[in-house]
Amino acid sequence: MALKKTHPSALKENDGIEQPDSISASSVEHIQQFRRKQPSADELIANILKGDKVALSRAITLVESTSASHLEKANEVIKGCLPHANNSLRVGITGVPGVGKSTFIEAFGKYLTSIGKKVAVLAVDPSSSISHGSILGDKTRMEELVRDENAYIRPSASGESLGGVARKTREAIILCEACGFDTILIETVGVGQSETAVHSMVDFFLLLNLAGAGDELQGIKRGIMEMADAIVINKADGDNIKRARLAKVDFNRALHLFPLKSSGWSPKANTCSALTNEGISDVWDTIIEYFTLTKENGFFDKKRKEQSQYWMLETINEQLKLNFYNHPEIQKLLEENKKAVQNNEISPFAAAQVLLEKYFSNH
Ligand SMILES: Nc1nc2c(ncn2[C@@H]2O[C@H](COP(=O)(O)OP(=O)(O)OP(=O)(O)O)[C@@H](O)[C@H]2O)c(=O)[nH]1
Ligand SMILES: [Mg+2]
Repeated sequence: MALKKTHPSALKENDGIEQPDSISASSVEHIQQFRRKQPSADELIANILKGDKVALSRAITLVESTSASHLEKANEVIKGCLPHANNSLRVGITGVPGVGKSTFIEAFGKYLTSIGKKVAVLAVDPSSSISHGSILGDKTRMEELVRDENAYIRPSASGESLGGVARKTREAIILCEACGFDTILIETVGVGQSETAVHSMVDFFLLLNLAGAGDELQGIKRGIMEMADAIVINKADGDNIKRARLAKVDFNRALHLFPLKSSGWSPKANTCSALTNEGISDVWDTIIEYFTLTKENGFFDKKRKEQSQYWMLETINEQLKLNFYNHPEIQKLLEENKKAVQNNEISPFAAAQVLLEKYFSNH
């Protein structure tokens, strides 16, 4: 008998074989219907609040989706989760490729769950939309943390623009917090704009570094150092310990040259090894010290409020841009004007004006 191809589900293997009487066809159908059915926003919210990681993943997928119907549902889920969010410490972790961010997060995350924390790991990775490389890398490097019941790891959203990816991560933070995660670690690669985006969504910003051969301070952009609340020199193990300690002194000296932060906090440099776990718990102690200070002096809550406002404005900017550039008429006119500008037939400013006027006349 030929197999009927009516069931695309990979779970349905025995098509063509008579079902035993003990299995009711209607209940099979019912179960299949249930599996196919997407949970409603209310179901998702209820399950997220119960700490269900499957519901959390589904909601993050919704948030990451670009379809308009998903956007509406995603907004509903976020709205339902928002009152239950905010109760966490958000830590950004950056550093150049290869510094050991993923290995550090594995070690740090395991330490945190060992002291009773619930840890969610998110990533803002502007390169992931092209390579997807770091996703695979992280899954293998965070092998143990992936299996930890009190940890949740979500690879970076692949996306059109950094702004889009950052917004999705920001919303994922809310969902993770509502799901009961009290420590959110956000990894980003230290090569460009993504640190600024991550800095604006975390409470504490950690820069991982390496001890170089005398050129410790080279290659790190001043702006990133200025954003850091702590610098940790990783790979302080084996032959590298001495150099790492020297680098720590250098970095501490460099940090003192920066103006005092409005948080009242003086950033510090330390060493650690993500391989041997040496210095890992000290990083957490530093974060707690920061938390205690800034909670007391009001900076912590002030910063969060400012960040929320910032994200509102960023989202508006992002949506306006998307709406403008995705407009079919504008797209056509844009191409025409690009050529006209190239051929010196119209000035860039006049061309921009033509496009904006066209756009606004449609609204
Ligand atoms: N000796 C030593 N090696 C380390 C340590 N931490 C990480 N490594 C090694 O450094 C390499 C890079 O580590 P990753 O954790 O992948 O670095 P990453 O910063 O996440 O890299 P990207 O995701 O590519 O940006 C791996 O081979 C790690 O085993 C450490 O503390 N000591
Ligand atoms: Mg990594």
